[in-house]
Amino acid sequence: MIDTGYTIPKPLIGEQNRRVETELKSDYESLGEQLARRDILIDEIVRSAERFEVAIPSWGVGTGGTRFARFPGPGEPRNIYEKLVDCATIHQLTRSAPRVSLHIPWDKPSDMKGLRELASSLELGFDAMNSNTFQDQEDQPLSYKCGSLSHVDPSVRAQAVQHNIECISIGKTIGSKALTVWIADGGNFPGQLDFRRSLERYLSSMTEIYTVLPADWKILIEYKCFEPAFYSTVINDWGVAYLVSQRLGSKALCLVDLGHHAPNANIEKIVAHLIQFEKLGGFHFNDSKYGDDDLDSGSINPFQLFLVFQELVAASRDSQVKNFSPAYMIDQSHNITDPVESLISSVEQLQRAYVQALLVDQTALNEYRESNDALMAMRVLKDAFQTDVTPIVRKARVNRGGAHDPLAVFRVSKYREAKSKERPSIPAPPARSI
Ligand code: PSV
Ligand code: MN
Repeated sequence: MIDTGYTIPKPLIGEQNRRVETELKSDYESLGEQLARRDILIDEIVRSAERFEVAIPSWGVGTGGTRFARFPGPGEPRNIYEKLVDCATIHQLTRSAPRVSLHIPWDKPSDMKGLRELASSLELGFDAMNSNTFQDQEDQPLSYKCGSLSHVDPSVRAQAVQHNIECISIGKTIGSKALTVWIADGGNFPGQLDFRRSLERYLSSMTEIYTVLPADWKILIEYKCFEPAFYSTVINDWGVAYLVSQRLGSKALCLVDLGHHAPNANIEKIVAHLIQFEKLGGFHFNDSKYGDDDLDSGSINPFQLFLVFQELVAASRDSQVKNFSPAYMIDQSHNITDPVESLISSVEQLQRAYVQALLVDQTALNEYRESNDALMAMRVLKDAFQTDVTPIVRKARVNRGGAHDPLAVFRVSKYREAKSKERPSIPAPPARSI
């Protein structure tokens, strides 16, 4: 069995929780009274919050970087096995992150059996597989410099198709049920690409992948408005992703990465329409301010996150909504924080937005909508958003055996210090000129 190294002792969590038990009880009771006045049963909200789950991206537990530099932190995971141990730590403290989303070939395991055994000993499962045709790998015969699934050269397309098929076959052995496809294909110059033909080539490549997709799998089409292509991107927005998913069939759905829109785009409306047309497959949660797509969830615009969850909760309560079971994943790059800490905090932000959305009085909201009372409709949303749901999120976590304050316990545990001894740091690459 692969050695996990240091793991946080379970009694430490109980011990830390006991120190704040009285505080939590009193905060919880006081919030319970407030909510009861709004006809909301706090215990029911806690039960829903306990069921909230989000997948951790394997790539998120290592320090990210920008195109200018990467500043690796101490004790970073050096391989997929160590990444799993970090993911398990996030789950142990939050009890809401039981699955890991793998990126191939970054996480291609040399020991598949070992990976499966390690995952099950850590109580982890696997979420969507992510293919990677946006970089060239060592010993790869053909380059993706000018595209992959939409490349003008059929042999490059065939190589990219094969890679996606390999991701499916790895996924099958570890119990994954979805493949997320994001491609960097696009152009930097007007005139460079024939928009219609590029998309047709992409569609025929995706059809080949779709044909071998197992019956109980989904293929998630992730769009992004720009980057690395700066003039045009083949799968640039939800409209194109929607058309592709329509053409492929019912197992093809759209994936909304919150950071993949132009600033100020109304993402919650996109979410609503994808739900409406039964094509919302999942999320990559993160936050962004300008053109970035990698900031911590809820760090910049928690109201937007709440509004997205409000659409999700409203849909889950609407009997007319069909084929609705989006996969929740985080996709962030942690450049200056401890990645485990950022992910712990992001799981909490997501859970918080979800719980706030559960507090929305849907009946009142509908009535105000029907009477065109715009201000009161917004007030219904604000009443929910402005409720401090901390006691609910904490109670749900403690009920599931997690930490009252996961970040505090992570620091007290000195996990990172232990890992920095176990995992001697990978030397930073030399600085390069830009
Ligand atoms: C692209 O920006 C993306 O959002 C895709 O999901 C990739 O798989 C991931 O980031 C890589 O970090
Ligand atoms: Mn993404």
